[in-house]
Amino acid sequence: MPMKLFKCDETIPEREKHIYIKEKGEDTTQFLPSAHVETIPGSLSERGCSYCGAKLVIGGVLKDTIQLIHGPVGCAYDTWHTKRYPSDNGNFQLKYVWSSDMKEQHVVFGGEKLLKKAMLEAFAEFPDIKRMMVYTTCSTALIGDDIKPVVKEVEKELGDVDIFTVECPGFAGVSQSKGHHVFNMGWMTDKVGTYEPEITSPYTINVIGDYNIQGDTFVMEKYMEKMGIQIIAHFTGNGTYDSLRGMHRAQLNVTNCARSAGYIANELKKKYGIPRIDVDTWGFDYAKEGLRKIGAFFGIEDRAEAVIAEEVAKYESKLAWYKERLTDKKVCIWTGGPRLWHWTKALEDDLGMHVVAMSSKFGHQEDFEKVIARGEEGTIYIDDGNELEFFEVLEMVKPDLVLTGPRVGALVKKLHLPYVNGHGYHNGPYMGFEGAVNMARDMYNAIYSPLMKLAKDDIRGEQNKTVIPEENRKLKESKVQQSKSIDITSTEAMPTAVNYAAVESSDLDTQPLLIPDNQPLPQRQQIGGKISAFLEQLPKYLGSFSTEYQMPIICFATIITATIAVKIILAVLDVINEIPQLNLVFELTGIGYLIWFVFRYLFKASTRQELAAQISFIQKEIVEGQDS
Ligand code: CFM
Repeated sequence: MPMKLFKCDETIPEREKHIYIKEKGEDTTQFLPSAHVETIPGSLSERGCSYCGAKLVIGGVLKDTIQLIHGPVGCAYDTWHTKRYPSDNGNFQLKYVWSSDMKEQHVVFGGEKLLKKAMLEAFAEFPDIKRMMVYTTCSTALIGDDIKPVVKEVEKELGDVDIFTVECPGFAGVSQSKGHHVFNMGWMTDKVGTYEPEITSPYTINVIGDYNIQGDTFVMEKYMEKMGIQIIAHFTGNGTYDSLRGMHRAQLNVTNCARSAGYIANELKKKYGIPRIDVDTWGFDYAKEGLRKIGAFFGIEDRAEAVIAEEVAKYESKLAWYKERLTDKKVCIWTGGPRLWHWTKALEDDLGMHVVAMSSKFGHQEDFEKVIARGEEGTIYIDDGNELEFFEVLEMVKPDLVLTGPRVGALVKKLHLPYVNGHGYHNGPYMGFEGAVNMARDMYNAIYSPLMKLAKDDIRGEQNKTVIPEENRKLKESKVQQSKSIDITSTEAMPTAVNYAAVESSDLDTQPLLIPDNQPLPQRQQIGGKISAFLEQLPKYLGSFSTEYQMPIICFATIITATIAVKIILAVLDVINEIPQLNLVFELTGIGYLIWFVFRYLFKASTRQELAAQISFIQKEIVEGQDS
């Protein structure tokens, strides 16, 4: 039976339907794990919400659009600049997010007025930006705020703005996948066809389902430019609002992430008859295949071949260097869904690795069909995996590397397993030929990092937690072993690779705290060392002395200053007393002031009250001043 119930799932046996192990001779017509269904209560799901699928994955990527989230501020904050999609205009989309900042009283009395105010404020703050997306969230959807009329009002009032409404609250579907769907369909019905792009090439395409993770889009754009192909719209990596309104003018839709954006490609075909081809843009062989498909569509195969030849010449030997070191390494891929089928065969064919377990957060059954068809026998496929299953599967497959997000990555690192960010990447782009090399480099760096070995050693001593000679010995031993296992110098050093062997042999030697010298030093050197250490520490000692004795120092200084001041005043008075007639002038001044004071403050009841108020104010100032 290929379906597997993990030990950790004994109390939720329904999980068996979601975990599949591919066996010899089976195909996906016989078994498929259950996918794209509600998470079973009790399972610690890693999924995101529907709103997040619309905002964080698709809409938030646009580089010229105000993203206004109608809801409590957390919905905006948690989907803001946690994904690494740069742009060529200074990363406007990563810097800002807007929220209507719903509070309890708006939940009770409605938040539409608040939304309008927030929209007007946002446009006023950024007068050059004329495009906006407004999203509903769980709280504003539950109270029934009707945001479309508010959007119409603002558009009418301001005249020159265009706003897209995304009504996809978090609870709308079983995962973020619902958000992709709502965004795609909404954009198609509301915005596609409302803008006419300028056509500059006889070959035009839309690139669909690529979000410029760490520059992926820039790689794709470079290839298309070399082939003389105009990208009308990039849905949505480095994209602009208006370019996406002109998607109906492309001759071909090139779809990369079919899961998040296959919907709009299908709709464009239905409504405008634009054909769709699907490509895998990660991996060497897939990149070649993708470019050939696009070239063949337009009859410009020679241009595709020219780009392939140029890129292969540049990157093939680098990939080969990593392949030698990554062959037979076991990998787990735990991401959203599509990257499972994009990557499994690419890692196996390009680098000789084995993908031994995969988990998809929100993939549909068609994603599992693709990945199981492409995956190896014996591989474990999990739908909507939970944290305990991750622990159990790691025990089962003992991988050399896990490709996953930072959240699960933190868990993986605590188990001292190498991890590479499979969502936002470590040092991308990962797309295309250069991307394949970058990805291989990051995997190599993770697997061969000496940190992993050091992390396994507990360097605390038995009696105290400082480094003791026994630990030093262990460290030195492990250092020698690492030097043996990573012989990076035997081959041409990769220009982009972090040379860990070099770091390890030079830096560790110069770290006195890690490797102290236990041999006694000659006495003169010891004394010299102590003096120089004292001088080095002197500024620090002085700093800590003044911090520790701050109050007594202040008191002492105050007493000295006050004594000196009294002495000076007395001396001045002595001198003044000796000047004839000056006494009389002072006495007359005093009497004059007394008369003025009595008339100003004591004569009438109202001025007496004023005086009392002033006195109590001064008292309060003094008391509160002492409190703070
Ligand atoms: Fe498509 Fe994506 Fe992915 Fe995705 Fe995502 Fe993503 Fe992903 Mo993270 S659009 S489905 S919703 S390829 S954010 S850029 S990496 S889970 S597998």
